[in-house]
Amino acid sequence: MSPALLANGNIIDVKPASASATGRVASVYSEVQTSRIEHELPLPSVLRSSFKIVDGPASSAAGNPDGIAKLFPNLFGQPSAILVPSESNTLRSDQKLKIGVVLSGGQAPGGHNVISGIFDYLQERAKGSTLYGFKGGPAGIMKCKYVDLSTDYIYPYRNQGGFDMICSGRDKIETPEQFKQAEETALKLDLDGLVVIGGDDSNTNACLLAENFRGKNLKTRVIGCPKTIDGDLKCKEVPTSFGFDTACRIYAEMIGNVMVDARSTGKYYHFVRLMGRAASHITLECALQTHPNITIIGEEVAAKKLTLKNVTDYIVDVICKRSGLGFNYGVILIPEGLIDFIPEVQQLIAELNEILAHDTVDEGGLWKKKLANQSLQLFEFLPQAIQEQLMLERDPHGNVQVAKIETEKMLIQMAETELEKRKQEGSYKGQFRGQSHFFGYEGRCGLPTNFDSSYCYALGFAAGALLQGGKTGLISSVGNLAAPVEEWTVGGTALTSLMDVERRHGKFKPVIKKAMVELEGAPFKKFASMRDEWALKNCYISPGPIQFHGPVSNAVNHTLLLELGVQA
Ligand code: FBP
Repeated sequence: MSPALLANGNIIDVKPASASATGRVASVYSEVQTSRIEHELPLPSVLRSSFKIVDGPASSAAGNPDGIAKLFPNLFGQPSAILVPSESNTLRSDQKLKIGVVLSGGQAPGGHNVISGIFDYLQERAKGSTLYGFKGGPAGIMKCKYVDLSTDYIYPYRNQGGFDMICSGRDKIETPEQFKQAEETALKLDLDGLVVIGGDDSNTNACLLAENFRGKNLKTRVIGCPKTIDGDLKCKEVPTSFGFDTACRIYAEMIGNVMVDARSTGKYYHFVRLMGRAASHITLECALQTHPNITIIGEEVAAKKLTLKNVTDYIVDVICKRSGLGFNYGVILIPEGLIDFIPEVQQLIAELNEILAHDTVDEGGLWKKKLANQSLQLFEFLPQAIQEQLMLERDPHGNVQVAKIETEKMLIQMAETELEKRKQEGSYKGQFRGQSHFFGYEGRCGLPTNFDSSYCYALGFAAGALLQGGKTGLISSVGNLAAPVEEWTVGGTALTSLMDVERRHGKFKPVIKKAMVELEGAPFKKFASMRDEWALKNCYISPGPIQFHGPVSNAVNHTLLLELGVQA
């Protein structure tokens, strides 16, 4: 077994001195897992030698700059930063830092590598530093529950999926008491810095913490890291969130498999709902990788103000045309967040959110009187299972838990009813059998692709460098991702520059503006130019499992390449 990972041109010894006392035991790993621990991670060249941190111009906000300036008086307007090679290192290497790290929100492949990256950076550039891993997400910060991360502790998690090294959670640090608890932890551990690895909500939280610490003159600085399989935390400086690449590849493999199943049996329509709470990036990427017969993109549904009936009719029209060609089978991709994109359902959800935030929902159904007429009609029209799923408790950030709403089953039911009607009218003579699938949790903890492994490791190094450079309120940013890793750029982007103001839990709150699928963007345009052909001809592609070696092992997803203008 190789004893080392290459970084900064030096050998970093990642092997434990003794067997790991943590949850994972590398000695029982499969051959693939073991080979992944050995996988040597390349680093951007700027991280391999001396560098300095250079500030960019002053920043603004993604929306409502006046509101964001008021909410972040200490951070608003601060510049982004970039690492550039320099003759000598301008950061003090004799400084022993105390850094905390937390995983926040849903799992995404590569999280362990961000932690390994921070750890290795400190080992290499600030010897004698300490890295604390807060356990179970932000609650670990508030309760001061942590583990001292060591070479031994981290070893079995290198290049492995999951978040189980320190686990995650969806708690939010938002009340004055919770901020106080976070402050107490920062003071107790004498923290120089904290890295929050999370999605849009968690990075909003990171920014609030940074603002609060700075406002209180605490030395603890806070750096965010862009994590989410959903792919909706991105901007020019942060081209993608980690985990998206791996999750899409896992789903695309499974979609490719059900495509072959559909073609083989000739009798099933596989309705596949794909994770992605709000944006439809995962669905779009999987469509580009596999060429399904029908793909619904939530953002398009919203832009065209389609109703549930319109979406059903679109699906049924394709099913009827395909039946006329002799194909009574097919594959349909549906984004998890679809329901939230349909304007009439959006209105219903907004009304339900207000009711759930302020009223008690009585069993007799009197609460329904608070719904507007149109929303009440829609609610009564939905299958009971969907009604119940819409009423489920919101997540701690006030979001409907769309992962629990079985839109694929609802669409099968609606398609069946419409096809039956068309059969009666004589316009459809085929057979329809729907199979429902939800590909969600399966994709969140897989072994990270080579891309996610390297990207996360670089994000971790960047976070370490920014903290050592005294930066706060930035999100670790690694760019030029279409180029070989050596040419990637490394820096940090002002978190306030990603912020807007939104209504949550009935109140106006700062949030990082989600990056939705852009209908004028290259990925959607490419899909739109091909979908009619995919609908009627069977152009299915089976990408197969993730490759760690060989010609396609370093391939980057279509969305990223198209957005970077590299792929046509
Ligand atoms: P993050 O935004 O925290 O990365 O989570 C994304 C996600 O995986 C969504 O795709 C999904 O809707 C949600 O988490 C599921 O949440 P939970 O893990 O709480 O069931």
